[in-house]
Amino acid sequence: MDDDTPPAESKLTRSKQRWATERKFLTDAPREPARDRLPPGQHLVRNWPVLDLGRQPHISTDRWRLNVRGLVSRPLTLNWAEFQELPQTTIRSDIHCVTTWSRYDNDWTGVATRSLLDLVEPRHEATAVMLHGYDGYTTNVTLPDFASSDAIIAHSWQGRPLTREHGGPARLIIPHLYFWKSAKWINVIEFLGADRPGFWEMNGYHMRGEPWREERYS
Ligand SMILES: Nc1nc2c(c(=O)[nH]1)N[C@H]1C(S)=C(S)[C@@H](COP(=O)(O)O)O[C@H]1N2
Ligand SMILES: [Mo]
Repeated sequence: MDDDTPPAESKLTRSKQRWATERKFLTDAPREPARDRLPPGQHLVRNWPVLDLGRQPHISTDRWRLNVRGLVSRPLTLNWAEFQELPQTTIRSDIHCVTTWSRYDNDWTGVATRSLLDLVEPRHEATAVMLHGYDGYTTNVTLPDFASSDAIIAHSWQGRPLTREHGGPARLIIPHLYFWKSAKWINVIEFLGADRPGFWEMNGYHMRGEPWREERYS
């Protein structure tokens, strides 16, 4: 439209002008979170449910070890003090559990998986990672998913030490995958030449588990 005639006065434009003066449709309700923050099929919770196989191992920080092995140039075992000496970072992320609950704004403090990768130097053949918990749980991720910039081996949540029920002393957090990939009571990180199923992946759950694609089941 490149002429200068003003838009025709119509019933609709008059209504819309009135709505503006009345501020129609505005509410005092708090702003909704962005619609696309919640993946399909999920609902928001404010508590933090506990889910595991029913065995919650007691691992003191004295006994805790993180063993990193498999297809890496420099395998290593860290004790608690050595783990604390690695660069520490805090990352805020959302939890999406395959049982349909999601929890926003969790502040995780610990060691970024990328810092660990710098130390151990995965070999060229490494394409996948198996995570082993002290409870015998296993779960698999691809190396790119493990190396995601917001993935962290966390020892604290909201500034306080992780409780045992949530995987303390330390657990993995991979925010962009369903929460079953975030191994609690992390003990062994094993680099593999091919992706292999862990516990839930052998029991009908998806090899990758990406919430936005609803990769729930295999
Ligand atoms: N070691 C270990 N890690 C685990 C599990 C487990 O049974 N053992 N359960 C997984 C599942 S199915 C979920 S949903 C989350 C639950 O973590 P939360 O109890 O802190 O909410 O941990 C995951 N990590
Ligand atoms: Mo889960």
